[in-house]
Amino acid sequence: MQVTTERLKEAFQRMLEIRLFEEALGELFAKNLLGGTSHFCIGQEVCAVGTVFAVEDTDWLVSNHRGHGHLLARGLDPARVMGELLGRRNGYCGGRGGSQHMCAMEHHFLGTNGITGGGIPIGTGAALALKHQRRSEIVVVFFGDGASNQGTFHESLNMASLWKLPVLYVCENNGYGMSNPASASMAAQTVAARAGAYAIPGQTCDGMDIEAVMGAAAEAAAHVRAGKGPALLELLTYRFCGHSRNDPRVYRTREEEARWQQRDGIGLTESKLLDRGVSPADLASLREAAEARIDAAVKTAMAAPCGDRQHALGGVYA
Ligand SMILES: Cc1ncc(C[n+]2csc(CCOP(=O)(O)OP(=O)(O)O)c2C)c(N)n1
Ligand SMILES: [Mg+2]
Repeated sequence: MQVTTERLKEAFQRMLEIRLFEEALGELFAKNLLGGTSHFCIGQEVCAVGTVFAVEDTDWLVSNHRGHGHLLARGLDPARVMGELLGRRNGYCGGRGGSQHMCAMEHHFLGTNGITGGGIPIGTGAALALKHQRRSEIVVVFFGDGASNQGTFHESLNMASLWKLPVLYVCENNGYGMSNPASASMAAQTVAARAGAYAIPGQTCDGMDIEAVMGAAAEAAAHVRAGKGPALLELLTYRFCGHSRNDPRVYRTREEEARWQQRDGIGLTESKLLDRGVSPADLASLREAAEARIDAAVKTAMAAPCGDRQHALGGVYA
């Protein structure tokens, strides 16, 4: 698939915004301005942006615990995503959900999810609903390599294939489930190979190459949209940070991290843009625009009011 230079520039800026957003979030944690933990997707931005840019804005997204990139790739307002993380009323769920329980139906975003593999049946069920309603949208479900060891993955793929549901399964294979290397937990060589057991086409793709991801995702989405049933895309990537905050990363070497960082998808996209004749000044202005957007988002979120007790109980139905 030929990605236009304009589209590549948009993708570059969006990926930068995701990285800057999470770096800003890290600073807020360091200043003790929010509690709990968070799972950063720094290093994996290509997966979110490449996939989401390859499908329609009306297609439905289902995310996992590492979802900030998916939310921002879809075009949600970073001030409202940050507000949600900070428990502010301007957040997409009024500050009640936080990082792992954030949804935005108006953006066709069916939620982040803290349960490993929990989003896979949710997305499969949404696809069943779309099929019943004879609608043209598809569902994209993001999950990790670790989640592909869960029963939810296998049961969902089996059913989705049997019923030819309009769902694209996107596995961000970052090589680890917490501290557990994929090689120690997966009997199959690749997650894509597992799709074959359910008669679903599976493809493995370089998750650091934005053009490769956009191309593969567009092809897989076209298969799904044509009514041929589900498809699975495995994106090989790496999380540059620990699994969550306070992870000393004793289960992997600094050399391994450095090797992957040399193939940082944002840097590779910058090189592609330079090769296409985009000037360093143009790239600098994209970077400045991203910085300004995230700075403003953090300020807006910090200034937004928190919910009170009555607000916290809103939306409780049982
Ligand atoms: C059902 C369930 N089991 C275990 C956990 C603890 N847990 C949180 S994230 C995670 C690893 C997920 O690995 P992967 O799917 O590869 O995603 P990644 O964190 O690498 O993005 C685990 C085991 C959980 N949240 N839910
Ligand atoms: Mg993983």
